[in-house]
Amino acid sequence: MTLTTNPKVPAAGAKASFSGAFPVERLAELIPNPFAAKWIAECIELCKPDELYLCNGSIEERERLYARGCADGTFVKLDQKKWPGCYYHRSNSNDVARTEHLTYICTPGPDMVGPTNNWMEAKQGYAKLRGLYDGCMRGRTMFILPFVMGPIGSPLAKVGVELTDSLYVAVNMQIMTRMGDVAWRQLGSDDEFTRCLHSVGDVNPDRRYICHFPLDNTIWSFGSGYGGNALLGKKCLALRIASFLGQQQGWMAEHMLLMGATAPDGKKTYVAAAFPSACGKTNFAMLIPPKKYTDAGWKITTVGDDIVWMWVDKDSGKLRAINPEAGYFGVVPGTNEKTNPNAMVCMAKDSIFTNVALLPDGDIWWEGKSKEPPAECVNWEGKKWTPEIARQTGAKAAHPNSRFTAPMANNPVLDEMANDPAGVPVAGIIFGGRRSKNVPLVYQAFNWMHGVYLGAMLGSETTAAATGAVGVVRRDPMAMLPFIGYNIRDYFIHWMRMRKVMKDCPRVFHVNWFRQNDDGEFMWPGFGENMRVLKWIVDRCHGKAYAVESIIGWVPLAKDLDLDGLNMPPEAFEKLQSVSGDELKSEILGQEELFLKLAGEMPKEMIFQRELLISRL
Ligand code: SAT
Ligand code: MN
Repeated sequence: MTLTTNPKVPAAGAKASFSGAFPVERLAELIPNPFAAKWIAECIELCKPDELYLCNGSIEERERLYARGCADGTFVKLDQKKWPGCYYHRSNSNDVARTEHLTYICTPGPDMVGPTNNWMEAKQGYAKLRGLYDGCMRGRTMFILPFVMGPIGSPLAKVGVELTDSLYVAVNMQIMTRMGDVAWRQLGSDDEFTRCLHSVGDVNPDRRYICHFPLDNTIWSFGSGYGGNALLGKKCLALRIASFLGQQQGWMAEHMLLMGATAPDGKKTYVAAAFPSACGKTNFAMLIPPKKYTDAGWKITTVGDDIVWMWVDKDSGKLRAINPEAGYFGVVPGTNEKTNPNAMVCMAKDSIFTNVALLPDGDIWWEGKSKEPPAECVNWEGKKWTPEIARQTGAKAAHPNSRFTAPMANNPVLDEMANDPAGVPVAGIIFGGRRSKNVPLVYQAFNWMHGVYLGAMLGSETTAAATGAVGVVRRDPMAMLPFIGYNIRDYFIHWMRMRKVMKDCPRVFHVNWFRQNDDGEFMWPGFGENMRVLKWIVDRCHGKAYAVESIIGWVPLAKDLDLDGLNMPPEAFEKLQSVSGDELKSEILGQEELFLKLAGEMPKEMIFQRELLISRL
């Protein structure tokens, strides 16, 4: 199937694009788009940087910036024999994760943002942040980062320009996006780009605001240098702004991984999957099948590990998807040769490590990297750390949310279509959470609408990685709760309406790798063995595997899922799959919490789905 690539992208010109510092007088000459030049000039006047630095995303430029960053303390060059092209960064200790309570959607009225977002009146938002930005870049450099989210030439690819006073953000954005000339070429003389203004300010949580102005295609972020708060192409543009645009324009921006499963007969099936954090999304996206599957010819390839943009192809009426990102910003602790060997290869070169522990010889370490901790290191807070200190104080070597930033080109199982502007066809959508009770290993929704209900009710248990009580089920619809850039009611309706424009829609599934027995032991081995579940899902997408109808959906029996070589008797599997009346009642009561939270905003179709479930019960 062919899809016209974006006609707005002319071929590269002969002139190499500029990279480096330049005087403000050259702004109009160096910024090829007049709207961008005008907006940048306004931001310069507001932020008053000492220096301007235009980025083109080249390798030479990255090296120059790393050298600058090593000189000013932003980066430490790691042992280049062990970690070629890799650098280390330690953040401010109060700035280690996304700050949802300081994240706002700014619109004229509160109804547009609904009950799940923080709202700020747009004019007030601009006024408040203008006060903070005023002169905030004195003595600093403003980096100008033109970038594209999505494969170049894709009908959904979007241009953004980020202005930031953080060198760390500049190099991270080089890895995470397609940066430079390509953005100016795609933009042409249009006004259609996301205006992303960012300053770390004084990294003070009392003056930290992550503000989105969806009606103006604008993001203003102040006071944080952390990934999701500062790499504005990621959660801010590719999810919050994009979900808003998608709702207006009839496409979807989702917090999902995207993977290909190639069967022994060579047929490839793509599935997208949404999991709340701490459910092993990156591991699943890079899954290594058990030996018997690889021997038989199965292969798993990654298109993306965090975000997908999906649209309905006009010719086929089917859903297609791209990964808008060009890199991975993954959690480091717990990653090792066993849990995710492909991620280890991804981060082995040309990567940035943030908030792991630094060894005296330029090596790094994190909890879960190896059984044997180093005798001594400097931890993510810049303090001396030894196993003994850890025993006495509980101090971690690496922050639980420490991260690697790696180019996706490093991925040994990168899907061959990952850079294809036409995207990949989506045959299945998987929702999953971490649930110790009540929820079986896998089941399939009866239809799209039921699938939307399963996604809307998605819940996951809190882990020790987050603050607050452990083991509490948090509802996180479609794993999008902090990322829906508008009213969740309209978001659910948008999901339901997508059905009307698809001739053939993806099958929808729910998985749970984390169910426990009465002794608190995991009932499913997880990791590579999840391939067995994925095979059933792939076969179901093609109408091949068997399932029986149950109250909750279509479920496989022990004979329908490959348990061969697992040491799991059929009775154990049936137990893993069974949901008693009491368990289901407790689950339905748990869902009630979300209905109450969204009281008045739950579309009636969701209420009907709930009623249907209760009546089946
Ligand atoms: O919010 S980040 O994008 O920094 C990390 C994540 O939650 O995926
Ligand atoms: Mn994410």
